[in-house]
Amino acid sequence: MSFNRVLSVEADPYPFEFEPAKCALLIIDMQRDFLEPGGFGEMLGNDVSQLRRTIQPNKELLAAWRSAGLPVLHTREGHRADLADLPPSKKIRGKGKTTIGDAGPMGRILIRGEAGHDIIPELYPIAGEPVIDKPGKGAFFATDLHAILQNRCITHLVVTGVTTEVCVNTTVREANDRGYECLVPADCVGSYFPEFHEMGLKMIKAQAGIFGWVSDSASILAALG
Ligand code: TIU
Repeated sequence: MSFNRVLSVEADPYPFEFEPAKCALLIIDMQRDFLEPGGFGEMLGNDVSQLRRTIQPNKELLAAWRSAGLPVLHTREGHRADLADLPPSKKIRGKGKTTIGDAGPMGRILIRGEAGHDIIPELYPIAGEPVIDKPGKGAFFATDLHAILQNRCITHLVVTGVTTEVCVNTTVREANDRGYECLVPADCVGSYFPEFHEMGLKMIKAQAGIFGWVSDSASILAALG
């Protein structure tokens, strides 16, 4: 593949065009505690199958991205072991019995270094793929993501992961305000709530692409060739 050739992906509201070398795959928070049966997400009563359907399409997209030699980045939502970066509001919101930093089914909940905080084995990062540890929902807040992308001359992002209306949407909005063009493949993002997933995608592509584009992994794979 010529890295400077412009590729075109069938997408809503119109085709998404990008130069491969300037387009990163940004995989949001595919962490064990959000996706695995027995993790924190399921402990809260969520249906993890809604998120697990994204694993296979993400695997295929990640494999294609890697074999084309294109940039990949991963994020993880979580906090310092001493909780110094955890806003008190985030700690107490919901009045749950078990909250961030407490002992959970796979170690301390959303604490860096704990088993549940790590990325699922199916999509585990390899050498050369930056992992962005983020304390918030958006991947740009209090992280070095923007600097890393700028240093690599990246202008376009394919954003996948979980959850559609929370960390994916927040990240796409943050990226849009920083001048990035974002494409979201619908089958590679998921929510515990199908109606929020659907609306989260509609919000991105509404008003002629107010925040970006929506497509699917098959269309992106077809464009990569
Ligand atoms: N990664 C992410 O979306 N974090 C969340 O807390 N999502 C929920 O939907 N709760």
